[in-house]
Amino acid sequence: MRALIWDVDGTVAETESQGHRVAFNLAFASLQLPWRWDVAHYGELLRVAGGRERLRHDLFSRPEAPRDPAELEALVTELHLRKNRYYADLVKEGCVTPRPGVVRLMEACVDAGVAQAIATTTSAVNVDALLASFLGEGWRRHFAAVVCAEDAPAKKPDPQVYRLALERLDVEPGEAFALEDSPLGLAAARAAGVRCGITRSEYFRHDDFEGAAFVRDDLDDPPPITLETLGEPDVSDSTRRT
Ligand code: XBP
Ligand code: MG
Repeated sequence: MRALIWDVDGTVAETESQGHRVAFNLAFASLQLPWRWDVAHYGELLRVAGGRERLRHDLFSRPEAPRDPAELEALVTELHLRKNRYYADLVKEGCVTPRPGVVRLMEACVDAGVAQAIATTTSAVNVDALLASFLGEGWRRHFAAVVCAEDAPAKKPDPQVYRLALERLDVEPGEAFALEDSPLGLAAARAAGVRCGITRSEYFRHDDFEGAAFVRDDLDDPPPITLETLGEPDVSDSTRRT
């Protein structure tokens, strides 16, 4: 394995439950809007990848939301901007923490000279806020490629974000391994021909991850996921848990 490709939301940290959902609700409140997304509703909304797309999808079904398409789009833009600011604040306050084993595996890649990339449908500002919070301001030097929503507008399960990451890493799909937490992420990685391991996040505990190289609750689950196990062709047999 020459490159490890990381999803961000749900994989690197429980960003949806600790950050994005809370921040969306703060954004609604800041504009005196009556909407709040509870845990169950947000779980359903996560079937729509991308914060802007998720907002648009939800507001379509709200009778109080603007009917005029331009007005609706302006509201989505304003809410998304505010949500991202609240998200950055929550991260700075230490509300969003790395999942077990994430920093360990990132450091192992740096030590072993394995290239790393980010492949995410989230906005670049959110990635920067999160990774800087636990790897420091110079976090980018540890990643050969960082592909975010702005670079890959076709959101997961579309493989665009993975194809771009592979291109920037200059590796073949078979030389990379992806880490994801969701069915949409797994589908995107597999459609790009990249093997993918799943660390289920809170919202995807009961989903089906057919086609994953392994499925587990986190990277530190015994036996811990290491660079050696990711390089093994039979990683699924040695670590698979259901
Ligand atoms: C994550 C997402 C993101 C976040 C919010 O999907 O769908 O949209 O919920 O981020 P994945 P933005 O982990 O599969 O990349 O509001 O910046 O879109
Ligand atoms: Mg994810």
